Amino acid sequence: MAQFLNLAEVTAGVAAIEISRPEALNALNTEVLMQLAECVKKVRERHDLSAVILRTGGDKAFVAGADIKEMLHFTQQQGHDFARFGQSVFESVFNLPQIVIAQVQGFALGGGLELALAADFMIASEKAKFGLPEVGLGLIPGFGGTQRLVRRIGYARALEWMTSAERYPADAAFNSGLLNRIVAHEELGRVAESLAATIAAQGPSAVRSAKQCARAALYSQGDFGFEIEAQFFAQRFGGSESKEGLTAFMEKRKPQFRNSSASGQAGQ
Ligand code: DAK
Repeated sequence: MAQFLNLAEVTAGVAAIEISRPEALNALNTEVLMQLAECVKKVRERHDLSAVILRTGGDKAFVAGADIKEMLHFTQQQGHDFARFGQSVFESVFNLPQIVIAQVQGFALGGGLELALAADFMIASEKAKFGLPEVGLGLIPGFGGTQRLVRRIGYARALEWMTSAERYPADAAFNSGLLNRIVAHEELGRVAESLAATIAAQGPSAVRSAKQCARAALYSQGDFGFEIEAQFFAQRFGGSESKEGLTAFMEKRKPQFRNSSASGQAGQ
């Protein structure tokens, strides 16, 4: 069986989920999704990780979508199974406790854009291109993209993307609020790793808490998110991580979250 997924160690607190099927522009077939599910399971258990880069093989495409050749022969039952399984895999990426950074070097189309949307941030090459071409195939996005794109760039723009099947260059995607950064193509990997390392140098448990609070802003109603924030803030004072951070400030030194006993809290 071909190996499409790899979990690479990058630096302390940072790993990379690598999808490599460049001959098909990293298109997502059932096998890739199954291996991605396994890889994500391993990452979830990695309490030492604060940030995860999601990157793919080849220069042309991040991911060119769900595998059209595979879908061509689906029966209704297979379509249903693929949809339910795919949705659960994307949810598992979206629900990772670490900060997930999608590193987009080229086409991020259809299911490929949906995968990048399941990450927390996107950093893109100036050569990247984005779009949801599904309606041109008589389909709609089915890996959560209709919901996540609306939340990311707003209703009107997202619906235009979904219904026009147009491809958008990186600067248009940036101006829509989809991307955190556009960088020179050859700088992409370095910038993604550097941002991930910066995040990993912060209090590991604080980083995870911040992600959960930000998610509450997107998915909870009324004042609930403020309550969540207060609870997570209070929790900060129950362990050694904030002690190390605050003491380091007073002692005019850099905090040592990963080499001190404080790093043991990362999974909390
Ligand atoms: N699937 C399978 N193979 C693909 C592919 C894809 N999505 N995209 C490209 N490839 C393959 C090509 O067939 C070609 O293979 P060979 O012919 O060499 O064997 C190889 O990758 C190189 O592609 P091209 O020769 O086409 O390369 P170009 O540079 O000329 O063009 C392109 C690059 C990205 C513009 C073009 O390949 C393209 O338009 N690709 C298709 C993009 C697309 O339409 N993507 C959306 C797929 S639909 C759902 C969940 C999810 C979805 C739907 C429902 N449920 C849970 C209900 C999602 C659907 C989709 O993503």
